[in-house]
Amino acid sequence: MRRPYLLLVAIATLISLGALLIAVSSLGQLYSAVAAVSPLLAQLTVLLVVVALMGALGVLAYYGWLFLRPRRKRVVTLPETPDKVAAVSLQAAQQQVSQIEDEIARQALAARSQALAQRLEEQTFQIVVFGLGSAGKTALVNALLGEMAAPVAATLGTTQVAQTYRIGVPGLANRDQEILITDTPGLLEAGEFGEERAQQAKALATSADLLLFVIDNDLHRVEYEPLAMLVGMGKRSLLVFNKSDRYLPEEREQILGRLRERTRGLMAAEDVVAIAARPSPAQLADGTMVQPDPTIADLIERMLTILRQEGSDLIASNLLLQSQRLSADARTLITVQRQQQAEKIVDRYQWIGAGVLAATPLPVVDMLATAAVNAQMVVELGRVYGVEVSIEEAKTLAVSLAKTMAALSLAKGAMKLLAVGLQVNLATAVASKLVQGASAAYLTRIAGKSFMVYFQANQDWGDRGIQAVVEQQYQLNRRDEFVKQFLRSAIEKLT
Ligand SMILES: Nc1nc2c(ncn2[C@@H]2O[C@H](COP(=O)(O)OP(=O)(O)OP(=O)(O)O)[C@@H](O)[C@H]2O)c(=O)[nH]1
Ligand SMILES: [Mg+2]
Repeated sequence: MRRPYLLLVAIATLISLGALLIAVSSLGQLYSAVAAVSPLLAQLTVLLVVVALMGALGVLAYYGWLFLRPRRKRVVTLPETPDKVAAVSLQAAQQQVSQIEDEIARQALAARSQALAQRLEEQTFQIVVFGLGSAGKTALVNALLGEMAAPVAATLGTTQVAQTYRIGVPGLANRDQEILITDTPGLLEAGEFGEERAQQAKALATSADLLLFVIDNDLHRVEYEPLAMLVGMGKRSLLVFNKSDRYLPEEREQILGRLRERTRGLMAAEDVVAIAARPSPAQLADGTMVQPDPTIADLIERMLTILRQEGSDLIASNLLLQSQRLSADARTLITVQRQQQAEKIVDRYQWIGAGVLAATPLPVVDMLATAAVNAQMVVELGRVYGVEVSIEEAKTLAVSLAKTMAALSLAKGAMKLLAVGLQVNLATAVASKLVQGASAAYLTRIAGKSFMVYFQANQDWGDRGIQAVVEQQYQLNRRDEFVKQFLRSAIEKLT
């Protein structure tokens, strides 16, 4: 029990003991008074009073317990099953997508979120076949379709765009499971991950519930890296050693052993499987050529085991990953959008600042800094970043920024900078209304940019404080071309 409670209990005990003593003595008096009339009545009266007292005490004790009992910690209810977690995360992503103002960007992300919602709803399992060019991805997809569904004509050769096939696998997880198998364009040996086509393949690989990573020999470095990357980000993968018909049985086992060795720590040994998706044609004794059947039974068995054991979890965790990515993409767009809106506000206020200054009689250089930071601008910037800043808070923020700018002698620095830009000397510059106005505008800009950094970092000036932020913005805005351009607008607006 905590200390304040202990004290409370001690005081309560003392008071109750006192009250009990008083009650007993007055009860005694009451008894003798009534007993003078009738002893039976006296006994009854005392009994009644005692019962009433006990009842009152009981009620008191009950409320005391309600008040003093140890509070149970409030349990935050997390959605329990993986697909509920995915659903919640998808909802959050959708919420973010709806905040994007750019029509085209929003629609693109909305389409992605719709596709995810549909997968969540339908629970279709997506398998993506991935690997270097000519590893036999298309041959494998055809073989799988041939074995698992209706036969499909094998069209081999370079796959240009990804192709997705839909098949139903009967009797999985107490119902028919729909599976999507996607054939991807191959990664180029030389191009590694950089190519546009490879990017498309990589995006598809990322969206897979299960990845079939097809190779036709030992694992090359250009294959190992993407495989390690995809497995590293949690992608459930099988390493499929295709064209194993080109090797003698013992060679095949050797290669398989090497592959398992190479991928130890990355994936389980049974997730490395040898197949022949489209074995080389064989010549019969009479000279005719026949196309042997694919050898992919081991792979199908492994795939079905994974589907059965991990299928729904894989779908859920993949959807979770996808919606987190969607969120991240939406956030990036929102950041850009906010930046543009904030930029407009700063642009507007910098000339307001200059105008206000032009209306006041000759300011001292230090006053410039104070005049430049407009609290209303802070309020508006805050709003862009979803923060409601009161005008009072904004004033406090503005004052501390103005002080920092004064401490850094930014007003003087700005005037010098602009004087150089205008090719006049500092004395002329200080006296010139144009330079004063331009300096005010310039400092407003630095202030606004600093506040953008502050709001972007969730109202935090960062480890190195407000001064470092202001200094950095000053450095960023003093490039020659920028100053020239700025002066041009200043002359246009202020004269
Ligand atoms: N010997 C043998 N050859 C195979 C096997 N599987 C595929 N091939 C051959 O490998 C070549 C390439 O096969 P594809 O299926 O087109 O390869 P891919 O990975 O889809 O190639 P891209 O679409 O260009 O990336 C073809 O000539 C196939 O006949 C196999 O199991 N054994
Ligand atoms: Mg292909």
